[in-house]
Amino acid sequence: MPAIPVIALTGYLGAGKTSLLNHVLRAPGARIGVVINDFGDVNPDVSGDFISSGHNLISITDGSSGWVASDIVGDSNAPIDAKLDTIKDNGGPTPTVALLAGSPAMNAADKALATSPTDQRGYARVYNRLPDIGAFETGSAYPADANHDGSVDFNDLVKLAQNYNVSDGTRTWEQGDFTGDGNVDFNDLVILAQHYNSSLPDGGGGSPTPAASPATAAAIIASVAGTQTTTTPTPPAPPAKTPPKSTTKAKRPIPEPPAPPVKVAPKRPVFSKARIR
Ligand SMILES: [Ca+2]
Ligand SMILES: [Ca+2]
Ligand SMILES: [Ca+2]
Repeated sequence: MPAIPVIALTGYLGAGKTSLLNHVLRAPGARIGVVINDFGDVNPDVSGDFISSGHNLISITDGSSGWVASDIVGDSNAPIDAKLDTIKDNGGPTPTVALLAGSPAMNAADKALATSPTDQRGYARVYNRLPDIGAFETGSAYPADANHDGSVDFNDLVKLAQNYNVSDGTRTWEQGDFTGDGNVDFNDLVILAQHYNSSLPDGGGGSPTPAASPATAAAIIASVAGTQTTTTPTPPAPPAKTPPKSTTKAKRPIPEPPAPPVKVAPKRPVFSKARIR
């Protein structure tokens, strides 16, 4: 009996097996037999009807329905590659899966639904204006850590003070916009004050430090914004004449702000009463 040539056509769902097979079967004069032995889930990612709130990423939606415009969806012919790294230590208390360069999950989540201030690692939930889909916020840092060095201290306060009350919608995290709205204002200052003199427990390998006490936070806010409320923040106060007594890094005054007009003079001298540790 003569040998019969056999070609095994294999691959994961969505690899293009069906397209190739259809092409072969339609070839003029084709005289071949096909033995099919598929196994595995028919609809591997989702199945059934869904009520979607949007901002989901699903590689293959075969066998499902209900997706909306903000969902990122593919099918078996054109699956979505989420571009995920392997699970590993990316900082924070637990292993996480980072997004690789070009991942469609970046900045694709709904900011209104990002109710947690941090991602799974303890880094800020919103970085680069919008949150990412998943438990890992790409490029993010410990809340109010403007210079990404793992702790919040005088250097971060200086970054914020230099941009305080600049509401042009283009400010970055590194310039003190910790809320992701493009502006540096009282809301960003509050975040910094709440985290002043603290760091992520395993962020830099050192001992964890406590966050600022309420008195310290209040002193920082008063130093930069006076005693105004969130509705009427004042520009930054002029540079302090003397640095805080207990802060080893506070050896230079806060630089002059970008010069918004001073409507109300701060009632308290800059840093003269701040007890920054
Ligand atoms: Ca983001
Ligand atoms: Ca820092
Ligand atoms: Ca902001």
